[in-house]
Amino acid sequence: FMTINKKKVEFTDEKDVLSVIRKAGIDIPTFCYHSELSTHGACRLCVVEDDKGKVFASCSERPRDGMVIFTNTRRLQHHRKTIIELLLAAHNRECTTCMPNGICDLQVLSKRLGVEEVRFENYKDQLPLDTSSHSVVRDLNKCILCGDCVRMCTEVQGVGVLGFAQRGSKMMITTPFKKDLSETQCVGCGQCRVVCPTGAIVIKRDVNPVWDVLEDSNTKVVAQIAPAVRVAIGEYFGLEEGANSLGHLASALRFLGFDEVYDTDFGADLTVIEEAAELVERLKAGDNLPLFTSCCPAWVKFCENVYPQYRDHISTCRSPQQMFGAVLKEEARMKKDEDSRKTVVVSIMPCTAKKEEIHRPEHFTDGEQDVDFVLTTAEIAEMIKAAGIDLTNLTPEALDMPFGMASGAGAIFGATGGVTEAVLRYLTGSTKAEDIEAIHFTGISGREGIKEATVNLDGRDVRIAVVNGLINASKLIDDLEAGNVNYDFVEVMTCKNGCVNGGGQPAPEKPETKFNRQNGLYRFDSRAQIKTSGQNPVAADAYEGILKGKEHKLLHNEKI
Ligand code: HC0
Ligand code: SF4
Repeated sequence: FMTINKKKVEFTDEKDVLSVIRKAGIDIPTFCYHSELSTHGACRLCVVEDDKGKVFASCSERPRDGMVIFTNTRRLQHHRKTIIELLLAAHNRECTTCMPNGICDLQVLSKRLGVEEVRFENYKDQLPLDTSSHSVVRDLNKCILCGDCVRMCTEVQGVGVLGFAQRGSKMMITTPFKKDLSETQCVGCGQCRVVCPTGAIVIKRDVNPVWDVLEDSNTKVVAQIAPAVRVAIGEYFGLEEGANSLGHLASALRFLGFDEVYDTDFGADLTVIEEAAELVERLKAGDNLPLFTSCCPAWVKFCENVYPQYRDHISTCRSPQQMFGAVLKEEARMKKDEDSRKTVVVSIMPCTAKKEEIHRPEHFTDGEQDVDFVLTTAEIAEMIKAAGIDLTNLTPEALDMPFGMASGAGAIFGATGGVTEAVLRYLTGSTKAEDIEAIHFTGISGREGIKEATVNLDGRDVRIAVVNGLINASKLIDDLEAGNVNYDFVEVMTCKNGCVNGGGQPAPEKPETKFNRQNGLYRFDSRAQIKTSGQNPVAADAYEGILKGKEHKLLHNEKI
């Protein structure tokens, strides 16, 4: 037991006093504490006072039996207010035009802690923004040095392009040799943005050019919605985590002026069919095994940067977004006599790295970019709100046909293990519920960063690994190099738990949020009429029609 504000509170295995306080229902403010990152102890907002008057940071103190603490004495209130004031003094306070206006932790805490004035002068010079990346924009004038981005980039992603430099009042977070982000090994995952408590790292917005094309009567604007968006966008509108909002979103997009609305799950079905064929071929030939998945662009970039010797192991398949983009543009080319408007493809994605993927020339078809814009979940929510649409009050609408048809296997792509599960469903060929369930329980689903399974396909044991969180990809490749492990197929998703936790999603309220979204995708799959990609009749038709003779050109990487 410990005593918090004169109340007895039981604790069990909590690693720090802060966790015990929060478990007891008191929301102590913090900037630099994330239960999934290492403890930094820099922001000092979580200070508490003990019965002897000692003040200490609760995030870096282990709970002890008999401890007596107070969390909100006048002294602590004064202390926290002063910290906020000092941060505000060194901060660009253009809140009204700042992207996280309204959800910025610094802004929210200033209000909550009753900060009425800033008694200190701003002593910092204004620094230029780094807009070089397609994925995120960095604004050091809004950085409060909590270090969350540094620890995320290093501890979870193993990329390590952000770090502290200089000391005292000159301290800043920077890249190696202060290079622009686009010139570093940044993979564009946007996870630094997810943990940034202010506007110091924000999503690179593509909202304005999309408004322009929506208004242009000479363009036909077609949307594709990624799997993970449907189970997260509702959080911006007060829906419960994991609730399926696909029908609501389709309706909202039509209100915004989109001409056709489709599901990236259709592209995922094509990916399953192509990637499964590639796996079978490589298994036969014994070439370039393990086959690494190619649908996560941040992983592809990471592999190219750090493990170029494995580049040929990555599947030649384009990602579902790119396959679908190529199909939509091909359809526009084939029907240009019927509709002279220019087709613009807009992807609605949970991911900031997808913004960069569309610019990679090897994904172009005949030199033309297939997907024109990527809007993250955050950006499309912004547009829906700007238009005065209340997502929750809309009547859910169906997607357009024919490409609005997809299997449940396509939807689970958005959760770690989902791509593998979808490929195995297709390769085993069974549509029986018990067989589909058995695949789920082979070991490919679950919360671990590296999962393993062995599955028998046509008499051959196929060794599989599923990885989420890039640092785990490094661990796996190091083990491969050392000869400790051996696989035939490896799925890698950059973000922990997969796209549901992508860099363009709402910042998760709590660690469970990503699991709630993941469960939402599996509920979506359980209600889907079609369970495997091979059963998708529109995909089958496409192979006989629009894709015939052009399978490689439209669905694979040009370079290879
Ligand atoms: Fe994903 Fe995808 S599943 S990467 O996480 O493969 O972003 O949601 O759209 O392309 O389908 C993201 C999500 C996609 C793609 C699909 C894959
Ligand atoms: Fe690191 Fe990802 Fe942020 Fe780039 S986008 S700095 S890789 S966390």
